[in-house]
Amino acid sequence: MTVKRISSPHTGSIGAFRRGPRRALALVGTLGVSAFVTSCASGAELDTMKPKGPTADDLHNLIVPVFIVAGVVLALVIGGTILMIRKFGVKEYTEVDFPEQIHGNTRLEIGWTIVPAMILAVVAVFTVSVLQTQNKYHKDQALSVVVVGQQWWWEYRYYDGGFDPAKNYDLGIDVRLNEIQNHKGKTEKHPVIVTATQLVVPVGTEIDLYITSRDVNHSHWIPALNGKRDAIPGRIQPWKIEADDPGVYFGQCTEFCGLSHSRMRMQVVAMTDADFQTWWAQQKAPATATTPEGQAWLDQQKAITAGTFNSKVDPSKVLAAPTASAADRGMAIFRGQCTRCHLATGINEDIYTGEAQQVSKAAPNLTHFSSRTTYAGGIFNLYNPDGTVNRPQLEAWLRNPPKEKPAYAVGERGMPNLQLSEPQINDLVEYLLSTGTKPAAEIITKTEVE
Ligand code: HEC
Ligand SMILES: [Cu+2]
Repeated sequence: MTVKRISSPHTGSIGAFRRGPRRALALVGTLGVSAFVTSCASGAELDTMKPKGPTADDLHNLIVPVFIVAGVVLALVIGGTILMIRKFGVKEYTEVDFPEQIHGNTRLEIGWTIVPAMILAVVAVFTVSVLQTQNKYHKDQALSVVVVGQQWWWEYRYYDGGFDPAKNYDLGIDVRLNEIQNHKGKTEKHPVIVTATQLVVPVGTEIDLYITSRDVNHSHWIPALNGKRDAIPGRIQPWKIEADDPGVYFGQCTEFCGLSHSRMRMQVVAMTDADFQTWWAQQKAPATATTPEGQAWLDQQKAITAGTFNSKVDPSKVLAAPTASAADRGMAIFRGQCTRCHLATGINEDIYTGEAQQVSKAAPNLTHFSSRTTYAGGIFNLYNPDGTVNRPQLEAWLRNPPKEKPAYAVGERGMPNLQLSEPQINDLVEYLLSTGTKPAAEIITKTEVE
C-alpha cells in the first residue's frame, strides 16, 4: 500500500519524460531558434548586441563570454538529462522499475557546489571590473548633459564647462531638481542649451550624463551606446555614453511610466566635431522674429514686461501685433497661448514663469524646434524622407495633441487640446518651422520613425 502511494506520483512524470524526449528537444529547438531569429532581426533599432561605442563595447565583451559559459552549462544539463532519459527510461512502468532509493553522495554534492561557485566567481571578477570602468567619471568634464525624464518625453540640458551635482544647482526651470538638492555650498549654474528627444553629441568623446526625473520613475536606454539607467525623482544618477562614428542611435524609456510609456522614445545624433560645433553655436543663439516688423513688436513687448516702456503713458506708440509674416503672426500667438508651458529663448523668456502647467512643471523647450527631426517623444517625423516638411502631422498635433499621442491632459500630463483655429494653426506651424536650421539630409532619413 505504502509503496503504491509513493510511486503513483512518479508514474506520471516518468511517463511524460519517456514519451517526450523528441518532443522536448523539438520545443527547446524551436524556442532557441525563434529567440535567435528575433534577436537578430535586421535593422532592429534597439538591438542590444551591436555596440557602437567603447562603453557599450565593454558591456558586449563581458556578456559574450558569459553567454558562452552559460551556453556550455545549458548544453551539459540538457544533454545530461536527455542521456539519463535514454539510458534509464523504461517503456512500460511496473513497480519493479522503481529505482533504488539512495541518499547522499558527498563527492558529487561538493562537486556541484564548488564548480558553479567557481564559474560564478570568475564571472564576478570580470563583471566587477566592467562595473568599475562604467562608474568612472571625468569630473568637471567639458560637456555634461543633465537628462530629465517626464511623462512622456526626455529633456537634455547641456552645461558648458561641466555639471557637478555635488557643487552645482540650477534655479528657475529646475524647480523639481532644486527641491531635492541641498543648496548649501552650491553655486547656481544654468544650462546653455535645453533641448528635447534628440541628444546631439560629438563622436569620440565621452559624455557625462546625469539622469533624473521630474515626475515618476523612467529609465534612459540607448542600447548601442550603453545599458539602462533609471531616472528617479529626487536622485541624480551618473551615466555616460560615447559614440565611435557619426550616426543615429535609437533609445526608449524602459521603465513603465504610465499611459504613453511606449511613446517616450529618443535618439542620439552623433556628429563630427566640426558639425557639432556648428550645431552648438546655432543652439546657443536666442531665437528672433523673422521680419523687422515682428522684431520691433517683440522688442516692445519685452520693454513693456521690463517696465521700460509704459503703454498707458504712450498709447499711440504701442505697436500692433505683426500681420505681414505668417511666422511672426505665429510668434505673437505663441507668446499669448503657449507661454504657460513652453519656453523659447529670445521669444518669451520675459513672461515665462519657469513652471509649465504640468505635473512635471516642464514642457519641451521650443527655442530651435525645427532643428530637431522628431517630436512628442520621438514618435512623429517633422520632415519627410525627401527633406520636405511633414506639415499635416504638425498641424494635426496642434489641432488635438491627445488624439495624436494619448495623454492624461486634464490631469496636466501631456499637451492639452487648445482649441486653436485653422488660421492660428497655420501661423503657428510657420512660426515653429522658422525656429531652427533644418538638419542634414542624412540625419533626417536616419531618424525617420514609423
Ligand atoms: C498646458 C501646457 C502646454 C501648452 C499650453 C502648450 N503645450 Fe505644447 N507641449 C506640452 C507638452 C507637455 C508637450 C510634450 C508632449 C509629449 O511629448 O508627450 C508639448 C509638446 C509640444 C510640441 C512638440 C515639441 C517636442 O520637441 O516634442 C510642440 C511643437 C508644441 N508643444 C507646440 C505648442 C504650441 C505651438 C503651443 C501654443 C499654441 C503649445 N504647444 C501649448 C504642453 C503644452
Ligand atoms: Cu518613461
